[in-house]
Amino acid sequence: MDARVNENELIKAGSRYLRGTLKESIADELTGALAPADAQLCKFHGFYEQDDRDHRQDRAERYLEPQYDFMLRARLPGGVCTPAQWLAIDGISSTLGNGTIRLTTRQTFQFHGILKRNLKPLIQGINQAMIDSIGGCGDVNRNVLCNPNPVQSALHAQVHDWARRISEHLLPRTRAYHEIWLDGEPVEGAESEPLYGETYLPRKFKTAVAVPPHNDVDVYTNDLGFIAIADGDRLSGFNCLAGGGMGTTHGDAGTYPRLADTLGFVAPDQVLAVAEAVLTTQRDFGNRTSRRHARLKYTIDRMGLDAFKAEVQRRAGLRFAPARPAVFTDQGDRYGWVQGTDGRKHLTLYLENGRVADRPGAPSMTGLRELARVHQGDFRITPNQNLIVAGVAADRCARIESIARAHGLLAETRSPIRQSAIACVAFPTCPQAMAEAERYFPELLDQIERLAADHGLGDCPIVMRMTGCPNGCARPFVAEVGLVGKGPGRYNLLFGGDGTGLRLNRLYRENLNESEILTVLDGLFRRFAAAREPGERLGDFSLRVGLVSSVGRPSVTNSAEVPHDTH
Ligand code: SRM
Ligand code: SF4
Repeated sequence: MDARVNENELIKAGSRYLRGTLKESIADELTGALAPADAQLCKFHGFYEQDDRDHRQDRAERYLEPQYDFMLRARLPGGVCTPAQWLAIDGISSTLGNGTIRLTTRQTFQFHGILKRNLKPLIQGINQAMIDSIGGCGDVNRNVLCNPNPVQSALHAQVHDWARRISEHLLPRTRAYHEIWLDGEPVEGAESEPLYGETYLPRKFKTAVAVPPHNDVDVYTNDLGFIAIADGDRLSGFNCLAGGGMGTTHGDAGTYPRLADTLGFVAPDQVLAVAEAVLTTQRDFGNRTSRRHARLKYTIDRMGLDAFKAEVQRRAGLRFAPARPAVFTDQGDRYGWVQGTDGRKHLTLYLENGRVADRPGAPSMTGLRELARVHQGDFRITPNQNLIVAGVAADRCARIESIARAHGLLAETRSPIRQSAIACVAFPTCPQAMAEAERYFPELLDQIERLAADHGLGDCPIVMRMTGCPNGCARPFVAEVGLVGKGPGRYNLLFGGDGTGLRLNRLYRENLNESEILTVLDGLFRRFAAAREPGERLGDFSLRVGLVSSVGRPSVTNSAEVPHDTH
């Protein structure tokens, strides 16, 4: 192994396919934490070690160990689960988690506040419900996103099936998860990871499948993307994309958000070969020295797109056909009812920043429990932290809607700005948070909504996203207005997303506090209300009037054209 590789590479290499000393760490009752190497390995099993940041300082002053607990993220391709599974998730959260469920921007759920001794029963509990957490996190392919709204029923079913198959195909093969958590028999003889090898990938790897015209999965922000191309209700194939990613580091110009490049079109039966080829090219060419520069986006920029594409074609044993036309009209979720071509109805609910909890005026935990008791279709978590009650027969719609309304789960009472706003978790659980997000954004939105209403923009859809740091977990760099945490109470403000997730925004001002943010937005809304062209979006306006410098050539066009530079 190259002597310059980073610490995580050594941990993976010495882990015996992700076993490490996890069993011993879990059994150690002297600490609420894991051994440091296991705190890295556990991510591949779907969970993270955390500590309560609200109490970190106080405990340090009292010479106490940080208040360690764990966050577990499930693998749920395309975000689909049954009502019975939801009831199991709900019960597990109440008994072994912190009594809330967090829907994520990658169509799955997380439990927070799990004590070390509860990890094993919790993992066993979700597995009994036929859900696992393998590859929920770690340097492997993560949860595969897929447009969750089955309005184009037959097409959607085919596309969703491919998302599930990609997820299965790219799963790690180690038996460590079964051995450690499910008391599976230890492996006899040699074990191998045919796709990943013993050091897995240099970094996390994310895949999404989009069904135009809706870009709810923000497909261009993924390492690997597939855009479904349909002929009526029949799936013809996919435009393949590679090299998207959001994460940056403040002050490190060598890190940047990037939209994926288009590789070309393939038939459905070539999808798994392409997925595997992109993944293994990143495995073999990715940077294993610096984790900060290890994502596929940097690998492609280092290799050059042509060389990368040639390598993928060689490994997949195919040639990409020219990408087919695909037009996206929006990002984010469509709320309320839609009817599928098969006559079934689907209701998208509103969950503020994805937090399912019983709060005054919004008892979403109870509401979803009641829905799960009566619903006969399935639930679909969206890539924007919401949930769809899918496959409702016409004669059951009224009952479903009345439960949703009674528990504050309908979007109808919220402004368009709030409906499309998303915030990452940040404090108190996220170790990387520099500023608040989930706990603070709703409050800031109250004030932003007032400003918008004052300028007659109350009904104007504007995509606003907030994160507590520049890792970009709520994909703020493709929002029309992005707020990215810089320090306590301080945010960078970015403008210029196009409302369809096809253009990166740009930094407007750095390190603003609340009143500075509101002053800037007040001025922007005033100008926008006065000089807006018919149908113009705020993100387009902020570019047109030069608030942010030109983004140059759009990195992605709403057509089959091969995109260019993105940063
Ligand atoms: Fe994320 C790390 C939460 C989607 C980019 N992300 C984290 C950690 C695990 C913090 C950590 O390193 O220990 C956060 C846990 C907070 C907590 O307490 O729950 C965290 N990320 C989340 C979630 C829960 C945000 C949410 O509010 O929904 C999302 C879970 C997704 C899932 O179900 O798998 C989440 N993270 C994303 C996305 C959006 C996406 O994938 O569509 C991104 C940007 C896309 C990308 O990956 O480039 C994202 N998260 C990151 C990064 C930066 C990666 C990079 O390339 O620099 C980190 C830090 C890291 O990996 O070192 C990170
Ligand atoms: Fe944590 Fe930063 Fe991700 Fe927010 S964006 S959840 S603060 S890592």
